Amino acid sequence: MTLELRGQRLDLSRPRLMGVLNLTPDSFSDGGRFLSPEAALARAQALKEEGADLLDLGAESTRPGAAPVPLAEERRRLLPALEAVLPLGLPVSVDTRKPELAEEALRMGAHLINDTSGLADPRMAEVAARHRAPLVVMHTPDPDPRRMMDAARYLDVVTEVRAFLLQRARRAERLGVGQVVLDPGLGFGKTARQNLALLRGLGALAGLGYPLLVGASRKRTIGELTGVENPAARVCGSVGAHLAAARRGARLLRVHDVAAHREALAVFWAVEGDGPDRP
Ligand code: HH2
Repeated sequence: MTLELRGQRLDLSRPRLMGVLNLTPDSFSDGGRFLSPEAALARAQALKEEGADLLDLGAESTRPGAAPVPLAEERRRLLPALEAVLPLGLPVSVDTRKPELAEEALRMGAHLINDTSGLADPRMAEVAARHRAPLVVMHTPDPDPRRMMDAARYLDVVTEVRAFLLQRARRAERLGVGQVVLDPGLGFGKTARQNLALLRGLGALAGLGYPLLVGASRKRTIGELTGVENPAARVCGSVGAHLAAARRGARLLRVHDVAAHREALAVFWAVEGDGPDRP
């Protein structure tokens, strides 16, 4: 399986690392650290050196309870940083729920749109289609982070998330998107128990045939399982979750701690992988 990133190709025959770059003052684990374009570039360079295969730039926190950021503010945070990091040559994903901003980012040369609203606005698919960019369709039971935890009610979370993703992926394709990436949206309107059920059941999502992205990095469920309260210190727990995801077919892992994941994946893949590059 290959991800076609507007001229760049990413081979997904093995798991790849998407390095998180948050341009927000209030992200739950690293808010306020990379606000200036200079700080963003330095962080992007570090993520590249650690072995990131692509970057994910986000300028609006989606942690449970977060208030929406107006378009002008999100644009002010995102676009200068995007301009600064594009020359590094790594594919850049833009994490936004606003089609207007996705349009501008793609015009500047971004490679992928990461829409955590679950394609709440079909214009997002039209924008991705127009620019021949792949689109991440992520599950959330409510696109508003202030309400999403109230919607954490499922009879069978794996079946419901699978049906949602398939329906939204088909909608994106009908609107012209060439390649859709699916994501179960860990933590988006899901309790720890539901997140774990989804991780266990990832095979059912991988079986849909779309590339599968998983983001468990530093999330609350990792803290609950490990007892590590400081999100930035949840590295080992995050690695554990992502190896379990990779084993079930996830091929893009959205992570803050790239170096740790790179090392863990090297060993994991030497044992579990079946490609020609196996040692
Ligand atoms: N999780 C977060 C943000 N964007 N995108 C995808 N596709 N999948 C995810 O699981 C996902 C995501 C939340 O993490 P983070 O960016 O660290 O925090 P915040 O939303 O507070 O900025």
